[in-house]
Amino acid sequence: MELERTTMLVDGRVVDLAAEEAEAVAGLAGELADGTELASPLWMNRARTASCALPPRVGGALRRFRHDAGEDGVLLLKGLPLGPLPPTPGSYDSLQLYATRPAALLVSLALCIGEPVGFADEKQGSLVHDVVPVPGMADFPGNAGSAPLTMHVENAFHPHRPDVIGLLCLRNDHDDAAALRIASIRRAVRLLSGTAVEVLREPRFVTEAPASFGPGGTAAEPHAVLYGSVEDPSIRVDFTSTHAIGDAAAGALAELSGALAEVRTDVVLAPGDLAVVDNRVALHGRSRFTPRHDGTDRWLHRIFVHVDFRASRAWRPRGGHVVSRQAVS
Ligand SMILES: O=C(O)CCC(=O)C(=O)O
Ligand SMILES: [Fe+2]
Repeated sequence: MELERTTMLVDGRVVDLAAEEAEAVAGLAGELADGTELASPLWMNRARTASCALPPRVGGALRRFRHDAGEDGVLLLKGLPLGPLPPTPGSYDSLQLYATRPAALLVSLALCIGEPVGFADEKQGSLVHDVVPVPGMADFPGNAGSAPLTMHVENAFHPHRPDVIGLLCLRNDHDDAAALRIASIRRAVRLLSGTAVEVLREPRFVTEAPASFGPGGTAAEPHAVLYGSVEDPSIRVDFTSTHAIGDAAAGALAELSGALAEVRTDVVLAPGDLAVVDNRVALHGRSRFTPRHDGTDRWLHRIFVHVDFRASRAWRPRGGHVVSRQAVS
């Protein structure tokens, strides 16, 4: 039943690893999991080489996703090998700096699509983030919470927001209640009126940095919510942080929200599932769940990817993988 829903969601874009494929991936991740800093250029080069040796069905699905993310903007890889896991971390700003098996696996998969990036103001610029419920933060409007997380494009405020994000499930919540929510503009745009589309294509919206970036930062410039191709637009909106300027813009944003809600699907991730989401095509969010804070709570690893790494060069000091809040070099 669950698989049926999932298969519908991703428009056939599910790759469920066979035992021998999982074994090959485990071998590759095991070799990379040597505790080196993920951001080390030497380690990253090893991971780039290793990513070329992924089983063809896995590497091929990622490569095809890079070309076209499909109607839903999502690819689901299932049955990825994780190995033994430590307890789920419980602190705010929890992150992965070193090459553990799951972190190494996630980086090598991401490298089939582009280059991983971190943001200087978020989780210390790290490349792999932990998404975990934090005690006392249930209602926090970010991934440390366990209340429903509003639909958003990741880091919508930033000119060099990720092109693609990866969410690798290490553990789901005890009740399997937490669902990743996905809604694509490719599906929603067909439900919008011509007037709404016209308004959404104009710079009548401002987006603040999300709560995870802390206070301060650059002033938000008005921007369009839909941009690029008219027949296949990209989207830039966060229903917590994006505000409309004026009544017409507010009306169009409300219409968009309704259309996205109509096409939204929920995916309950199981351990070893990786959701790859095109951050230009699809919004994501999360349903409510109840954490126990006992070391076995829901735990995702998150990664951000730039498809055109060169495009953000001026924002990345010394050509590294950390994107600043403004152009610096
Ligand atoms: O918890 C989830 O499933 C998604 C969280 C999220 O939006 C994120 O970490 O960017
Ligand atoms: Fe997110």
